[in-house]
Amino acid sequence: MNKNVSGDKKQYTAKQIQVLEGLEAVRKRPSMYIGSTSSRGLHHLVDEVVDNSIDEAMAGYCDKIEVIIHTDNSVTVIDNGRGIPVDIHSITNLPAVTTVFTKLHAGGKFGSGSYQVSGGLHGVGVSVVNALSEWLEVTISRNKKTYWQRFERGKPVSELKVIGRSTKSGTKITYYSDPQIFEDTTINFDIVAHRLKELAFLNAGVKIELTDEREADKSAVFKYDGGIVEFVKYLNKNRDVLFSKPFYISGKKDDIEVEIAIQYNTGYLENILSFANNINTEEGGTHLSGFKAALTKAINDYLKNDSIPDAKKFSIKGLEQGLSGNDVREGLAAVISVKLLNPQFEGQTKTKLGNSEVRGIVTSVVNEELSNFFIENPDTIQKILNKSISAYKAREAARRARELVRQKNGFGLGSLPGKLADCSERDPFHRELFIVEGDSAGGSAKQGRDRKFQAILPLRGKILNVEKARLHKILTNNEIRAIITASGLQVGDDNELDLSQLRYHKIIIMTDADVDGEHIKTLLLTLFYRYMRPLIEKGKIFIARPPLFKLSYGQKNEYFFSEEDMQKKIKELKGSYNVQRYKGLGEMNPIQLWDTTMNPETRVLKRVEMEDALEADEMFTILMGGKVEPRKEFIYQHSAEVLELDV
Ligand code: 0RA
Repeated sequence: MNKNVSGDKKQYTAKQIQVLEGLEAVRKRPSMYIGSTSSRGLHHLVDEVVDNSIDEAMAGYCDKIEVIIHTDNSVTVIDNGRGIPVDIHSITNLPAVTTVFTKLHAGGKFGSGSYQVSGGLHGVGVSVVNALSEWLEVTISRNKKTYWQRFERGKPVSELKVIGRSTKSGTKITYYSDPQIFEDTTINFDIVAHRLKELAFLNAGVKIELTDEREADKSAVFKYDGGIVEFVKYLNKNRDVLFSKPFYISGKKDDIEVEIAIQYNTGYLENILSFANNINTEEGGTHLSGFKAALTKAINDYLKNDSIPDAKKFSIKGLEQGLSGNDVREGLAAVISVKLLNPQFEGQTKTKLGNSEVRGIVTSVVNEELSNFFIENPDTIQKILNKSISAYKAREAARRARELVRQKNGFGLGSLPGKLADCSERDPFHRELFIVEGDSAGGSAKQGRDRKFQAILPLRGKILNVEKARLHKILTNNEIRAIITASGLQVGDDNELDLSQLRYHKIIIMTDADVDGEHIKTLLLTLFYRYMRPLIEKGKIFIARPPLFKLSYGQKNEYFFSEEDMQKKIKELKGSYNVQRYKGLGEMNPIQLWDTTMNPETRVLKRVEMEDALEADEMFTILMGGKVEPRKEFIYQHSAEVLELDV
């Protein structure tokens, strides 16, 4: 029954050849289409294929998506949507599906009226995936038939064939990323799972399954009937909340759909995730600013008109001018999701929503619904008000404290900490700051360093518990003040961090390779992540890697970072040798510390990525946060690693 849908033995026309040349451009310059050919670009391909099925779900035709990672790292995505159309496309004279896979940007030309994604790395079309795949096969169930076609490096190697009958509809795409293009074609389960989970939260009711055939019994199922309400609960899962049921707002105006879920926790941080057409708008944009403006206004309106009697209201100095955005967002977890027809993505990473019309629509939807919610839930708004007002007071106190310090000594926070051993180099781009655990290691580092460009700041004892304290308390903690003042940055006011004041463009954390060292590292990364995030985003934070062993033989000393590597060397040795295991930095003399850990020629530094900091932050929340259950759970699961950790 193998019948060619597009007719028998067709010659390629000039138009079709042009189409194929389009994909050659993708293969020549893949980064232009998917950002990079590293792991990130590799996983963009998965996203792109899944996004097409999600589009079908958003249009209301699909409620189940299966993703399978095969043993050879090929990936299958199956959906139960309408199936990609197979009729002959009038311009290319090819079946629609063949066109979708071989023509750049053909993806969005069909199915008008659905939410199409434009710009950025998303929505580049499955043709880009096809172009960058060693092979790709598509199977479509539609019109009571099953169709199949195969491509290699973007080119059809079969025509679209009818391979059977079907009573269902849907699309199945299997592809293998081209090793000629990608540095490594290994798919990471966690990266895929994270994105699928996010998509399941954002598209209530859609069931998304993930199976990893490389490992037995490795799979996950994501389905959230509560959508972003469940998303917000998930964000607050390790925290105590002010009210148990998140507040959900939705509205639609001028074809723009707005959905928001909010729930406060008793902590001091804000955690707002924003999405446009399922894309995480990490840089924010008009939907986010519209929401923030509306929230601040709604709470201030309530404070002025409905809340406390006048006498009490204005007994707090300065409050008659209203609460600031930062005050009303303390402890807020929220998810904002908008869906619109022609999203404009701007910003450095193309993750900032630019459509100006969205701001007003979000503001009006939120204003109206929040005011009603407040009237109907006086207890809840009272809790939010109390929290916002105490945030206001704390911020005021911090501001007064800062001013006082500034007036007193004329240097303010600018005077450098006494125990900082600074360097002489003037250009901040060539200066390094070592934050060193303990005074004794600090002493060795001071002696061992190159004092031209390396500064040393020893830290004494455990740093304050950042999770449990408000900003002003954190800023008055000696160890943290020392780090902040040494860095030259203004932390803790409402302005964006001004990196032009940064005094060192490498900040290196140097701790012992033991549990306490890990603990301090987690604390520092959390501090940077929460209060000096641009330092991590711009790659200014590093971890030093001191060796664990010293192997001495003959006249030589050699250092090792793992037992395994050292054992290998020992096997090669003929004569006698001696092993020293370093338990801490303090056991190294200044020269050894320089040779192994500080000398730019020989040292190993690990640059801290956002993922590392995020992980540290999560670990920190669990270990230090107020909630007991998640901590028990975590310690139980990681008992081997945290056995000695005194929290
Ligand atoms: C355009 C039109 C129609 C379906 C699709 C695209 C579609 C594309 C993908 C990609 C993966 N899964 C998909 N499912 C559907 C339907 C047109 C119609 O039936 O009227």
